[in-house]
Amino acid sequence: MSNLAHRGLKLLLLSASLIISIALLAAACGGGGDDDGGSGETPAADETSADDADDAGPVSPDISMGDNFFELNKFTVSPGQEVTFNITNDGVAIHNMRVDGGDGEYDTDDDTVSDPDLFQAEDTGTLVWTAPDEAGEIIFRCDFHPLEMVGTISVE
Ligand SMILES: [Cu+2]
Repeated sequence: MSNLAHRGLKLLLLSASLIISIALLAAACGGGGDDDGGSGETPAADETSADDADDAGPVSPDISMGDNFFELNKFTVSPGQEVTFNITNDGVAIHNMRVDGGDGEYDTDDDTVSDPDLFQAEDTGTLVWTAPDEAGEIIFRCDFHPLEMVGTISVE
């Protein structure tokens, strides 16, 4: 009888410790869950601000001009992004860079032209341009070699 009681007590203790273990585990998980919930909001906020920074952050790609080509003639930018092209004439001929404003035509009021608008050999300069808010493709060229020196800026 006492043996049975002892066994019963042992079982009770085992059950009790098991329940405590489960309770502790649940508490730990609950804590973790709370942490996830808290940090779940924080990364979301971080991502948003990171995306904003990507969208709004100015970029300044280098453009090397040769005879007669743009060393790099494909760029991808974000809508509304401020872009400063750092331009170098690594050729011998004169060059420049003209970005179409989006009407698909050159020599119109919406164009942006490099400063200076004529690069002698080894000249450096810039072209400061803001991408349109709508996605699309913007074309650019050298005014002195309009058929050979062309490029595309993808706004996406
Ligand atoms: Cu040119």
